[in-house]
Amino acid sequence: MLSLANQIILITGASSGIGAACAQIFAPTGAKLILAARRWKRLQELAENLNITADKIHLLQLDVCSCSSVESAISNLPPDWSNIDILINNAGLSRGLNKLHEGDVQNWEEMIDTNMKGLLYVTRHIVPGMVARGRGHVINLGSIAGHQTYPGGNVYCATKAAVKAISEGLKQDLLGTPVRVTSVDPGMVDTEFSQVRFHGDTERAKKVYEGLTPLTADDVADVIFFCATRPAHVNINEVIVMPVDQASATLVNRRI
Ligand code: NDP
Ligand code: 8X3
Repeated sequence: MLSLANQIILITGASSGIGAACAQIFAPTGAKLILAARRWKRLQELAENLNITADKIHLLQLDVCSCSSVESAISNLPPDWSNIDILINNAGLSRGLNKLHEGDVQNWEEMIDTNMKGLLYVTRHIVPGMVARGRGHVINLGSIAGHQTYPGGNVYCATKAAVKAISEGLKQDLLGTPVRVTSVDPGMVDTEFSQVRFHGDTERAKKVYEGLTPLTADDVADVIFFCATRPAHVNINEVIVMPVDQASATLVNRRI
């Protein structure tokens, strides 16, 4: 297993769900964690609960949708934090579950700007350093939604299909370098994801997971940890991870 001691890991969307669970699973390894998200207070609360020393954690208030903010945040990292070894492109969201012809354009833009363009901006600013240093690993959060489209999923599914293509393309473009690329593609995970999708409608969000046992954020972080700790010559290209109660994007087993 690859040692992560003193490796610099940047996690986007670390303020919640899968990103926060990644911070928790990587913290005891001795890695240096850069935790990025828009909600500063949430990042601070997470940092306080990680039980690691201040020299192992750096918080970054960052909106990945802003190319100039991404560029400035990455180029202004303190020198002993700038050589990022592992990038976990996790920041992402869904907005709405409407038919395409009844969809809200602002929702579409938010998903495209975050899940596609945000991931691209962060990747563009970090991977050149990985290539120059001859080491690195990019782990993207895709989704079962990138493999199978479901009713009302239209634009969210398109953004995750784009993540799949971007991961494949990046792997091809990095051939001949030691930099690794992985896409971790979960099915249903019980996080704030559905609350965000339904703009804070908690009751509707709860119904998504009613009568079934979804994945937890820790389950997904565990898979990400596995991918990150394989020997340096091993590249896990893609992992689809589903709850036992889910067979496809639309086929779930509800005990109700
Ligand atoms: P959460 O809503 O719990 O977490 C999403 C994270 O993304 C938050 O930390 C949020 O932080 C961050 N984020 C959103 N927009 C931005 C932005 N513009 N800039 C920076 N950070 C941002 O959801 P999950 O943990 O479930 O989602 C994590 C990833 O996993 C997403 O890419 C999602 O698409 C993917 N996924 C989720 C599944 C699920 O069922 N939950 C299944 C498959 C994939 P903040 O608001 O503070 O900026
Ligand atoms: C999240 C999984 O199926 O709810 O990417 O869209 S799904």
